[in-house]
Amino acid sequence: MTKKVVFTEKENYPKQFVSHLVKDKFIELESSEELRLRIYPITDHIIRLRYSIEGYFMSDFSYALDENFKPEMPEYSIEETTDEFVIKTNAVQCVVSKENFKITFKSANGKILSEEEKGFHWEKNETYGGHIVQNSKVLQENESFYGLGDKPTDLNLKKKKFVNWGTDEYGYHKDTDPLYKSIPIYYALNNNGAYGIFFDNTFKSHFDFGSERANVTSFWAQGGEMNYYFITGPNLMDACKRYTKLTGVAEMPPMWALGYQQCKWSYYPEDQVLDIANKMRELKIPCDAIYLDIDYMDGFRCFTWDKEKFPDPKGMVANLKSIGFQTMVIIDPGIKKDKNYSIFKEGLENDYFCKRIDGHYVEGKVWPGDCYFPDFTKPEVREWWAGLYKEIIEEVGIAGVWNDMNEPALFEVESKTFPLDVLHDYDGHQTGHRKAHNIYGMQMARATAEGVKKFRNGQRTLIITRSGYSGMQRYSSVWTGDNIATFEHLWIADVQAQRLAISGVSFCGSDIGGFISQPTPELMIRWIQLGIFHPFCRVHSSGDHGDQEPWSFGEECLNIFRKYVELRYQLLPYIYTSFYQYYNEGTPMIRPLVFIDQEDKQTHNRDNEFLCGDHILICPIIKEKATTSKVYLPKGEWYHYWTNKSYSGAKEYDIDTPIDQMPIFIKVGAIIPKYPVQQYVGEQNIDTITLDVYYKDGREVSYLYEDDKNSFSYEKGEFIYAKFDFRSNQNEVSILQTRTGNYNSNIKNVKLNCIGFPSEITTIKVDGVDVDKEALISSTFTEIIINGLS
Ligand code: MIG
Repeated sequence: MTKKVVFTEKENYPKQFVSHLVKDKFIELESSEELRLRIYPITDHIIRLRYSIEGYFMSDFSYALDENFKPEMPEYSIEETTDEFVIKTNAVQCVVSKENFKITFKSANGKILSEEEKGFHWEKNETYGGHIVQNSKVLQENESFYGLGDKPTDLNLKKKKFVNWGTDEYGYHKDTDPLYKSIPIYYALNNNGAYGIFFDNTFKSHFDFGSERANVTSFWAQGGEMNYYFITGPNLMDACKRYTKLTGVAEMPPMWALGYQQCKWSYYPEDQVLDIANKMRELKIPCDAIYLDIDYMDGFRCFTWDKEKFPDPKGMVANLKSIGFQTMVIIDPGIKKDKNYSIFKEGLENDYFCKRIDGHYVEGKVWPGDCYFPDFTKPEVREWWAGLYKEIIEEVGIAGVWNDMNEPALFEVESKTFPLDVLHDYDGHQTGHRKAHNIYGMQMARATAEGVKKFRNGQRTLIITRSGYSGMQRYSSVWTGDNIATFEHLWIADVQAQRLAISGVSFCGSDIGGFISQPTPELMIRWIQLGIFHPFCRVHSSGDHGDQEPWSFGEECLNIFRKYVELRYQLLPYIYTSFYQYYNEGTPMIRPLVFIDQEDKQTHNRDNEFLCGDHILICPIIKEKATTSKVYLPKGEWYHYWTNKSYSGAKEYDIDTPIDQMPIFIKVGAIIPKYPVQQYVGEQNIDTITLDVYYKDGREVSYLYEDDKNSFSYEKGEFIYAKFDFRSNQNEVSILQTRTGNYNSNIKNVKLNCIGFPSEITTIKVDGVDVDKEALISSTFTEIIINGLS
């Protein structure tokens, strides 16, 4: 007779406080039943909480945290009253009730940001041991919620619930959950401010924002510790930057990785790849990279070539390079079970493949047939995997790598992934798949990034991953997986990119045009109009439903497509600058309206428009046959990019949206740097950059970042970060420039393009000298005065 395992129905709660202890990094509170709570003041704005139910803590190891993040060990005070224990930094108070350990977080001035409902509680896990660790908080008045990575749903997560468990979801839809990525950070905004909660627990985790119970927000995980970071704002944007700094940012990408990219499953043989590339040049569609999907391999064996389709990979890559194309290849985690395949043999001999609890290998079907899977959570395995890239990078000249199927995805099993009894090294903290599942893909991308970088001879690379966990952004860019060619998915792409960006992963994009099924010309146009404002900009399709190259949809589509890709190339210095701001300050490259102006309630539920970088507002057209669209402009003044007409914000407008116009608005006072159109990054030796100067009655600051676009010398200070300070005083406009860094830029001149000025430009003075209106101005100017009085 088998007995059914029943989870205990009883929830357990902390008991009465008994004592406390102050250690180097934390304050530990003990309850009457062995429970311990460690409170770590990490910075003034970040407090970490960890609970141990039975008196001992698990080893303190996290894949999410950036090793470059140094806790500030801020000054803090401890106050004990009869009922409470209060830990105060300069920015936040953590109040613990002595009766039941319930926590209230308050701002420095004592306003409640978050208070607990049941607080920390747990259930025993009879099947696996350990506990289901849970936390529930009171849903505050007027509270809205944001974050959680790639969830394909409304930007505000209120009244919804979610699961984090990386899943291969071919053809997902609105509200499909979970998808490929697991990013357990959410932000809340209420009457008293904004904060973030980063629940750093890699087990299957759950979040509920008033769905099961209207007044309760809760999060829980199937194992591990209740371990989370409370991150105060007071703005959403600040909380987001702090989370991003905690879990890390991407390195600067090579500038070509911000160019347009063309992909399909699959381009082959070699001649077709070259034809596509040549046609881009012939039709003058700027493009920097072309992709090889799984069919380039010999029977889907990673790191091999199908000799018939690709007889001379090195020659092909060189040919592509000669016309300005970088070649990218896909690499999956499944290693074909084939005794004659050297990589399989090496993996076997060195014990690199994942095993199940009884010692058998985990075997799963993917493209190559039966496969074994490297345990990327083991340092030695990552090093081996990194080394495998030597030939394709160093010899063949591949520029970057695309990691797919790394949830890990398996065919033909209901769970779509490994059985839960698979063991993982977890960097020396041996564990099972329940804990390692969500970080498997990220560790694969990490090994890939380390390998590719090693063989690039000092040049930067581009890595893309489908799956990942918080912190993945340190190793890789991401795309949003197998979407569909529908207008609904265009909206999904829009919200996913915004959500990923605020979840630390700015370098993201969707399969432009849709992976599954074929877009109409109209959809293709609307999608590229949005796609050029996503940091990762690639057309990809499954290839089952017809072609998806820019010329596959007729002349009108081609021309509009070209126009937008050209705009992307003109804006590269702007986009590159916003990448630098992400790299340097953790600022998301694309920003939902509520992250720009949370005081304006209109922004709390808007998810269509977003800001790209500091100054460009994008309003994607996500409805079919829309000849006009409702656009909400946040407060301030804005210029319509296509007409230069000005609009006042904090207001909704009906904007005309003929097929060749997606509404784009530029913030007044902005100085937008533009390149001339190139067919690929580096095609021209650009010595002059245009500055579009948008008049404002007042002051505004803009930036321009430059470096050599390809090496790591920027890490040693070889860059220029220019700040342009725009001020106007009636007719007179001044632009002051201050430059930091030391890079000997190729850009010697700037050319001004003045927009929206109240009167004709009559005089321009550069560093005290009158110049002609059309004159090129030295890029190192310190002061430009336009229409000065004297
Ligand atoms: O089972 O490599 O999401 O972008 O083209 C499908 C083939 C495997 C899924 C990826 C998609 C890619 C495809 N891959």
